[in-house]
Amino acid sequence: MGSTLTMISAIRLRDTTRTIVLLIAAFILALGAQAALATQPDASIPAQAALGETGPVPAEEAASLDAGSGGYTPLGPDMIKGQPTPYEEDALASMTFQDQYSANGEYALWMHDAILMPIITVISLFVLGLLLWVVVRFNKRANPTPSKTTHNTLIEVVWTLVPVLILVVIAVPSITLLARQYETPPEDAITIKTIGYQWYWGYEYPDQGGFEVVSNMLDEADALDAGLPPQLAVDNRMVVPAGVPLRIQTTAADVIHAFAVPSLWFKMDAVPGRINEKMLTIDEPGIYYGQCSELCGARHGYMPIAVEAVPMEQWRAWVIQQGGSFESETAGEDAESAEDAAEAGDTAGEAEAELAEATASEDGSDAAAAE
Ligand SMILES: [Cu+2]
Repeated sequence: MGSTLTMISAIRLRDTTRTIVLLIAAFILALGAQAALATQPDASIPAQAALGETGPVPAEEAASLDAGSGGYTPLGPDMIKGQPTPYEEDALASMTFQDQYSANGEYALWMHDAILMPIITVISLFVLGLLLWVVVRFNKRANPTPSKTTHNTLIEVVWTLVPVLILVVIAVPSITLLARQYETPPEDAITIKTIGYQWYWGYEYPDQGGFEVVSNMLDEADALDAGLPPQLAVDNRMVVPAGVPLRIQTTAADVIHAFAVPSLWFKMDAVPGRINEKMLTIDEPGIYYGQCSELCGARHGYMPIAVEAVPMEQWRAWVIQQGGSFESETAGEDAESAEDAAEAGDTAGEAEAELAEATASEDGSDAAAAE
């Protein structure tokens, strides 16, 4: 009896040891996978590189700059980069993400394509395989006397631990992406305040004199005439510079709207009486379409968003054309230089005062000596 107990506890001990070894091995594997993830291509690098790639575009646009006429020409339909694909055109593309034109978008798409989809596929196939195996191998005919096994420590530990480790592996890029999306814009980011109205958008440029561009959907005939996609094309686009950080603020005048542009990986609620803010850097010049993504009333489906990213000089020309100015920027610089001057003045004044004091004390000592 005693020897049987010893045997059982010996078996348990062996199982426990094996389990612990397995746990450690699995953990090391998971850590290895995380290290590999951590060194995945930094999405901000392609963004930087993409900036350099805009070479051929500015050349063309430089010509229009030389041609005068304000130096800004709206981008044509050939520059549409972010828009949904019709099912008839490309069934696969119509079901997946749009191409991404921001660092966050590239990272998110990479996470979806390289991490989530493979893991989901493997798990689904594995579970399907197990189900089929059980159905075929352990049905009543194939397996008339079923096993009476109720517990298996090892397998229970494994099927608890493996999913945990899978989730840990997914958590690393997931939390990274989350953190990136909440990054605060730098101080010199260009602010654009997008305002949702029933049922159109307004784009305000507070740092360039505070002018507002009102953006309404083009009707189908006008859009098709211009070679633009109906239900997405607008009369006035939100024009922004490409390649520099933008501080996008959203708010609304009446009900809740949402400013969403899928190809820029950007979606933020526009809430009345409240300002939401998020950074956006668009990799390259182009037209990127989006839509209001919060049910906001009868014409919710007819308030598209058209973002037009252009090189910086073009954007500055556009701002001037819209009646905006860059005075606040220069005013800031003037104020700074004035402060500098004042500081310099203070130092000079202090020096003079010191000198006067010194002379005074010298005079005093002279006087004392004379006495
Ligand atoms: Cu809306």
